Amino acid sequence: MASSSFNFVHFLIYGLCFATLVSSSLENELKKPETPLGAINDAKFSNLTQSGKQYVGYNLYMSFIDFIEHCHKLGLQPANVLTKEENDVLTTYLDGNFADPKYFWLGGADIGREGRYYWIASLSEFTFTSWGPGYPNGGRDENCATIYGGDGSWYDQYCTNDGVQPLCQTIP
Ligand SMILES: [Ca+2]
Repeated sequence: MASSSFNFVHFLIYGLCFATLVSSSLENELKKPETPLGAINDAKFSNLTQSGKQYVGYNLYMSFIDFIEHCHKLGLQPANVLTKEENDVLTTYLDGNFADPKYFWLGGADIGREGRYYWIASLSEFTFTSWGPGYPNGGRDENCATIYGGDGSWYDQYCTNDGVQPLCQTIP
């Protein structure tokens, strides 16, 4: 009797240890990789736009959803571009501070509303646009907007593409 309750206690202890190990390794697996702090500290901001905001891009590469969270976690917003003046400030900034191929996420998508792009930060539809000739052209496959920093033109892209750089803005 004593021996079987001893075994039961051992069984409980081993069981608890195993459960702890499994849950902590699951937790590690679910944790997102930390954004390198240096990349944030080294971030340069654009000039102020007339509406009083600044853009900030990062030399990081990620999917659209990770980009939205990246800005959100930093207390910033995913970038929106509401006027030609803003697109010009942004293009000058991206062209002058980043190396090719400088494709950046804009905080806009037509997910769930094919053909009707809206800004994540304001939930308002695109009014000003700077689409490259013939774009957007990806239909229901490409639903997230990017800007090419070389000339300020926009392209639709697969939202899951993890090779695009994040572009945030200060909250005006
Ligand atoms: Ca689309």
